[in-house]
Amino acid sequence: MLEKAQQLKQQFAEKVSTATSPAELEQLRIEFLGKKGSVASLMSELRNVPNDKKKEAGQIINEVKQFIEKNIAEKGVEIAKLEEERLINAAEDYDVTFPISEEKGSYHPITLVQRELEDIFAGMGFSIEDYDEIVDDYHCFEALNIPKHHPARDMQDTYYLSTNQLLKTHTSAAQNAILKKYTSELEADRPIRVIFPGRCFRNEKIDACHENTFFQMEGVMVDKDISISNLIYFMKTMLSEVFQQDITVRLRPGFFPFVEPGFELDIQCTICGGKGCPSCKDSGWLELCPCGMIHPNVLIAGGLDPEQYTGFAFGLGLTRLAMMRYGIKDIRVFNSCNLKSLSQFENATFTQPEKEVK
Ligand code: FA5
Repeated sequence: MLEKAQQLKQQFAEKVSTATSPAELEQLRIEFLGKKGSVASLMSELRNVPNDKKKEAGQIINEVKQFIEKNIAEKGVEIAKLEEERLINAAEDYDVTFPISEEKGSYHPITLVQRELEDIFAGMGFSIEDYDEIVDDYHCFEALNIPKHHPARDMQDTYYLSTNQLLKTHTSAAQNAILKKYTSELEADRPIRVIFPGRCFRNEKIDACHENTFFQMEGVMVDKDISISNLIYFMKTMLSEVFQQDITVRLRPGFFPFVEPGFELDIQCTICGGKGCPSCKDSGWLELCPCGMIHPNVLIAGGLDPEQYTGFAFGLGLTRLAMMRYGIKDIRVFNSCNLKSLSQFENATFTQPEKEVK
């Protein structure tokens, strides 16, 4: 047994010294330590060893096994280090005479639409705010009149962190902080007018118009005597400026616990012209911008007196707006990193679809 063990050790040492890649190392591990490997077969020979020698033979095999395990681990580290050095050297090994590409980068279509909207709203006196992507339950739900166990939470399942925080499901998660931050505007007899774009995350079944990571742009306006008419005026202005021509929209009742009354503002699908296609789930319409009058409980949570102030809020689906603006048929293009698709929109203008759309 001792002799066989020594031979095995010798055999392994020779092979491992010539291994140069993780794949070769894995092959060696299977050959020597696998279920049907050399160590296992040596182990099976233990039953032929006399009882009084079994313990000693077992120890010898274990030592060989440990030797092989240790050497495989050390060789793995060595190979990884060599590979790292090779990559560094390859990176330094460039040709200074190589012609430089004249190709320019481009902005992501979401960035383009976001900037366009920021300009439009800035022109109407709105400030622009940025907000965290990781938030707590209070800001994402409770401050928005969505207590624990409220069914409205089912629509917004998200990714929870071990810190009790979560990835925000909607830009409304910033409403509470924005209302508190801008209280001084009301004290100075000026309205609160703020937009806050941001990335949102949901545990979503992905299709041509649903992503798990998408962008929204929230807006709030609060003052004395703000009404639904103000809300409709701002929505209309925004859409006509983005599309630079008439587009068909519809306003219908919608339920969100943080607004009362609440509405869904849908846009007729610009991909199919309202006929129905995968981009609009065959309905001809795309939910674009839910909105409504801010619920008194939300104003109270933001430190405002609902007897004195009223306001509207909207949560524009920025990613979907970019789809409609640029005629992008599938929402998955945005996160695809496919530069060929993403880099073609910088100078694009909006065109109504042809009559026949496949
Ligand atoms: C909300 O997120 C509300 N916070 C909006 C709101 C704000 C209502 C203020 C009232 C007042 P909703 O879940 O419907 O609502 O999402 C708003 C918009 O985000 C949708 O109309 C859609 O355009 C976009 N959206 C929602 N989920 C996705 C998704 N999975 N992929 C792409 N866009 C999405």
